[in-house]
Amino acid sequence: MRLSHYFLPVLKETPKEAQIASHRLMLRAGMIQQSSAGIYSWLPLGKRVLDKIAQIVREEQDRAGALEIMMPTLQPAEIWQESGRYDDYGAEMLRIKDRHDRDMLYGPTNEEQVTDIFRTHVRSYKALPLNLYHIQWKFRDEVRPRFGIMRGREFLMKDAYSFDIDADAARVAYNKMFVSYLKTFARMGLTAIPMEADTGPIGGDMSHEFIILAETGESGVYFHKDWLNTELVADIDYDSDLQPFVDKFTSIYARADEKHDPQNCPIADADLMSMRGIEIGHIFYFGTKYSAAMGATVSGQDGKPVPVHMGSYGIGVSRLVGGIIEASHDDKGIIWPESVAPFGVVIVNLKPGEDACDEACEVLYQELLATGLDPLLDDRDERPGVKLAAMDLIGIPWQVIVGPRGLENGFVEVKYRKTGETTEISPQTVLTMLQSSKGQG
Ligand code: 5CA
Repeated sequence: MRLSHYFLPVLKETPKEAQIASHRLMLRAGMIQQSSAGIYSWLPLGKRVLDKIAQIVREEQDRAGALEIMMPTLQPAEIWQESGRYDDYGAEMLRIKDRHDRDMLYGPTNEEQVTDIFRTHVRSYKALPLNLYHIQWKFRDEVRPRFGIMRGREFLMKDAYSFDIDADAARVAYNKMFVSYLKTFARMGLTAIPMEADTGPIGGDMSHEFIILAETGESGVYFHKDWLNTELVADIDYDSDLQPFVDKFTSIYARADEKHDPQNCPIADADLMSMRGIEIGHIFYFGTKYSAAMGATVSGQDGKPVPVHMGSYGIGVSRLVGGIIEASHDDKGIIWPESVAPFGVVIVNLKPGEDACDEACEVLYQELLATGLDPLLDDRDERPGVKLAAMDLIGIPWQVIVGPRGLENGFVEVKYRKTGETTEISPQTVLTMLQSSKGQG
């Protein structure tokens, strides 16, 4: 991508409405623009990151055996009346009437919709287990939308729904999602701690929130200090028994504040950490709550109808954009982990219009394009200081800085955004250097 043909409306001033780093940086880096309270447009740079995050989520859901579908944003009120949640959900639900005066709503979540799909098509236990997910916009008319996309009213969620014949089988489905969440977040450079949590309006008796640590987080969290050096990634065989793996993680104390009782905390004060965190995912097992209310039954092995056991599994896809920034930025701007960076590398032409610079940049650009490193070429006619500051702000992992003086001496400068470390190398060796350090960040 050539920056001269791109739309990157970076802001010089720090927007005063933004209270936390991620909100400030997303506005300054031209990633989002507020449309109304808690509702945002995603501009090209933001959209790229959102898509990268969604893609990692998708790959890990697929790997864990979930099947992607797409349910609508607007749902009929009837199915929510069947489950009993239409009235319970209260003012958070955006209710709409269509031209025929039918009651509709903008979905805050999709348990009812997916249960309706299931009961229409599935009749036998033989079709189980089944896990269906989608990545779709949700609307919750939050009392206090804040922190930009972090607590929005419209937000992008991955929500998966599992269907099983009994509680034991549902536990297997729950474990798959539990483990896949650890992997998903680790791929984004995040350490997410699963914590026992309340189930709120989703209901159920088993639930974990996945929380990343950040001073600006809305949740208070308590956990054993061992969490700080627990390695989360592993190769997972989803067909194997995942219970030992889940037990290993759930055996280390971690609770969201509503579940932490200081009087009865099983670990010593010296081992207890109390911090703030951001909830980026939440998984629930709620048994037959929706299937019984909505008649989602299958015939079991003995031919008798049984309501299916269900769980639901959410990831805040748009919230993750902010969460990753909270976890990875400095006073100059964002520092994207490579896996979600909007571009892999930016080539900064310090003197556009000068033949040697233009030519060297063009050769590098074509070379990096061809190898799939997803380069951005800053070919704008701007002062070097302005360009370099903007590139630090938008946080692309690598910068290749091309200027006339360097070229005269046969080199360009390669800067690693995370450490600020720079190396002077010949333009011909840039590709090899970037390829050999891929995965470093
Ligand atoms: N149906 C279940 C699981 S699919 C559900 O809705 N769970 S949830 O309410 O916990 O939401 C799932 C995730 O969406 C949360 O963990 C959080 O990361 C994200 N989320 C929830 N509310 C918002 C919001 N207002 N703005 C941005 N992200 C949100």
